[in-house]
Amino acid sequence: MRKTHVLVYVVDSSDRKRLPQAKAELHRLLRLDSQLPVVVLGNKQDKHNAMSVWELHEALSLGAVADDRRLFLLAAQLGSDGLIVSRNLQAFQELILQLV
Ligand SMILES: Nc1nc2c(ncn2[C@@H]2O[C@H](COP(=O)(O)OP(=O)(O)OP(=O)(O)O)[C@@H](O)[C@H]2O)c(=O)[nH]1
Ligand SMILES: [Mg+2]
Repeated sequence: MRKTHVLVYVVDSSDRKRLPQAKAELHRLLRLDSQLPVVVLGNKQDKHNAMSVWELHEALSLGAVADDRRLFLLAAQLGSDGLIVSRNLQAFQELILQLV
């Protein structure tokens, strides 16, 4: 991850069974670089069993991430056309650009 500017980590919010695995992998990646900004996308929010942003925060232990790391947790879902549905897709793009 030497030339990485930002980590965008996409989680399936509806796959509760594998959340512990997703959490372990995220924290493994975070240990590789203490400065790397991270954007966690809780995808598949349209599914009836999807975890909320708060549940994801808990399940991924984001409270344990160091205070000085730039960390964002956003809800996301794909539209039927395969594009990310966001009330403010432009704001997301600007966030990513500000982090790099
Ligand atoms: N409903 C919904 N489907 C999505 C969303 N984002 C991606 N998908 C669909 O999810 C599928 C891929 O999901 P994955 O979790 O990678 O695949 P999977 O079939 O669950 O397989 P494994 O997780 O590897 O066991 C594709 O068909 C995508 O179109 C979303 O926000 N909402
Ligand atoms: Mg899956």
